[in-house]
Amino acid sequence: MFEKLLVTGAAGGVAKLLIPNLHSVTRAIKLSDLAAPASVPDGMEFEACDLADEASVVKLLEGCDGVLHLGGISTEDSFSRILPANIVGVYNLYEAARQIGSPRIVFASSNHVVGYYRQDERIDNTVLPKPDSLYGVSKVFGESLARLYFDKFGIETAIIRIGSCFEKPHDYRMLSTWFSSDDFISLLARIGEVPALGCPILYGVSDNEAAWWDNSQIGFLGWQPQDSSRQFRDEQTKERIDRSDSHSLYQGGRFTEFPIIKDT
Ligand code: NAI
Ligand code: 15L
Repeated sequence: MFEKLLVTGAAGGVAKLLIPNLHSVTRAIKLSDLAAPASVPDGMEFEACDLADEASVVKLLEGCDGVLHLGGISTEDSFSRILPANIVGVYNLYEAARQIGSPRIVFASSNHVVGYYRQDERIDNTVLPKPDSLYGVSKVFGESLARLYFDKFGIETAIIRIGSCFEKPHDYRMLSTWFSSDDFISLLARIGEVPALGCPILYGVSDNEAAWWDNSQIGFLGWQPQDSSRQFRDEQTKERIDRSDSHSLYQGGRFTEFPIIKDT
């Protein structure tokens, strides 16, 4: 169990799903985002912070032995918006971690790191990245930085390539990529408990029938997802579209179709 877990991106969608159950993985919780979420639960503290501001990030991490790093741009965007949040922000996080004494980090990476693998391929955590967007490239940067700070300074990170963490799958593709919040919580519990974490890459996905991702390399964590998208299959099957559509061809789905977005 963590003693004090910092949650960045605490006003976002994933945090909203996880926060109500975080007490099962940590004794104390500090939430952070650019601005406070609609409500801060009793017993939790909130500290506003822009991840692009290095001094503020150092202050933010003080006293925390774990960081659930959800903050940043969470979809395709212009490079000028991705840069401060996902590149500078992750650098600031790891520099702060080095300075304050090596908290254990959970890095919210994304399936869009490997979005150009086809849906008929089954991949594990040893494949080369094939990002499908500038957003995916920024997550490749975060994964590499996590590895650097582990090899150089021993800072441990669980790199989770999250599939689709929502209350339920929104479309047919998400029957393969859905990651329930309960499975996310049980994974966080194992990450907090395991004596030696290292810096593993794993796929954040529930026990879905049509799975593309092989987590067999992280058996040492002793984590088994319990949920499955099976219960939502009928709801989404009617929305299935032709397999030649990128949505059904590549693991990253429609992210492969995004143009390079320019600031206007
Ligand atoms: P979200 O967009 O709802 O929340 C992200 C939060 O980060 C926002 O509240 C935003 O204000 C904050 N943020 C943005 N720039 C910031 C900055 N410079 N400083 C501080 N905070 C900043 O995203 P969501 O869906 O909650 O995702 C959380 C994390 O998980 C993201 O890093 C995303 O890339 C990753 N992820 C999410 C997936 C999902 O299925 N929701 C799938 C794969 C990865
Ligand atoms: C992501 O990385 C995004 O943050 C999220 O909004 C979803 O689009 C998800 O991937 C997905 O691939 O479904």
